Amino acid sequence: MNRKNFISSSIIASAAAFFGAKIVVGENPLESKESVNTNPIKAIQGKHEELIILNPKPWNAETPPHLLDDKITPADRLFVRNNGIIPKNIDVNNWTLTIEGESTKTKKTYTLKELKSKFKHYSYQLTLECGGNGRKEFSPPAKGNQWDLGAVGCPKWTGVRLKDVLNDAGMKSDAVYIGYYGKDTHLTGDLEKVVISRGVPIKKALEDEALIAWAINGEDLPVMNGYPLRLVFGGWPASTSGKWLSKIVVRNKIHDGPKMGGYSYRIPKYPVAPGTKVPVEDMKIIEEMPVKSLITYPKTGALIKGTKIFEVRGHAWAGDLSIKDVSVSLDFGVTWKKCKLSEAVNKNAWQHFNIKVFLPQKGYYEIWAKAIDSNGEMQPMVVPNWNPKGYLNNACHRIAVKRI
Ligand SMILES: Nc1nc2c(c(=O)[nH]1)N[C@H]1C(S)=C(S)[C@@H](COP(=O)(O)O)O[C@H]1N2
Ligand SMILES: [Mo]
Repeated sequence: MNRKNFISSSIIASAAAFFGAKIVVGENPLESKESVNTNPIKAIQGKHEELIILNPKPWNAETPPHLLDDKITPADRLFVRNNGIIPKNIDVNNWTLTIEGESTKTKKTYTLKELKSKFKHYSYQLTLECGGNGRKEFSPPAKGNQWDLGAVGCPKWTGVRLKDVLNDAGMKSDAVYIGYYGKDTHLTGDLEKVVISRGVPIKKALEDEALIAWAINGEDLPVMNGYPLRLVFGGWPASTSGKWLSKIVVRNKIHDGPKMGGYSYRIPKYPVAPGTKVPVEDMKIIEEMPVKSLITYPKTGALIKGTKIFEVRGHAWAGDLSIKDVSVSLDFGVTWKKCKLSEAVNKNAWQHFNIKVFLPQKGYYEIWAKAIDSNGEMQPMVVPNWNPKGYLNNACHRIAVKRI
């Protein structure tokens, strides 16, 4: 039996957890309820049955942290965040991608087949995190899906480089932004109404890792995650990674599609007190996601028995930067221990940390993890920067365990 199996089978009891996943400063997690899927629809086709469904229309589901333990997130465990209705009757043989917009030289349309045959294929592990991941903890609360911790994943994506396609189509020198359009439909049923059309500055669009992808971990994208074609911009709010991709526009100004303006995926330009009504002209677009980490083992609520040494592990990521340090604390942040940390397999991929820890005596412990990015920025211990829509909560992840 290898060490990993030994640890999971004999030290961490698979017995029922003693409480749920949620820990709030000042709250006794022993009294909080287990976070379970209370939705009557038990599972989404093609997705792990333990994904927590936050909304069936549109489909929104997150992954409990312990299901994100793999270094490469399996497709069935990747969260789902839809703003509209997934396209019906997807005809993959006739799927096309059109490049247009005022900063393209000529409008050009590629079939999926052409994209696959004409351009070189690349695979990258890219971290996809919803800008609203962690929204649940904001107070006063923000409207929208109450994401806890699991609107994040890092599978291996395969496709072609966006820059290869844009260069083939031909861009004008005044190009500053790209925007996407997908084939999903608006919740109102109005087929003319665009669900969401966001984008990124041309600099991000032209990076090697900016992909037009058709596969996750070597297989077709799941329908829920954009089959048959999507954009992937690792490290940026996942709302920029357009699904069911049918059109890319190259713009000579900041893209102005639905959900680029107003309060969507935007935060105040200056710090505001919780609950402030911020004038819309004082909002700015979110670009990179901040430094963050997630403990994926053990599962919160684990009962530790017998030998006192066990492994704590998880992942850490930081927008376009890398992680230089992850530490854990077993005593509410009084002392910290440095973890072993892997290098990223490529830019915009999460890194893995692990450490052997030991609980000195019987009782209740919290395990906190804290990452520091390559610029020296650290995760805050408490929910930072309240904002009207509840974006960018990168507070430390805290789990609780008991030594019995
Ligand atoms: N066409 C389209 N693309 C989309 C969305 C959408 O509703 N429609 N949602 C965006 C948002 S807000 C997020 S967080 C990611 C989620 O990607 P996933 O469902 O594959 O996890 O897709 C983005 N791309
Ligand atoms: Mo999102």
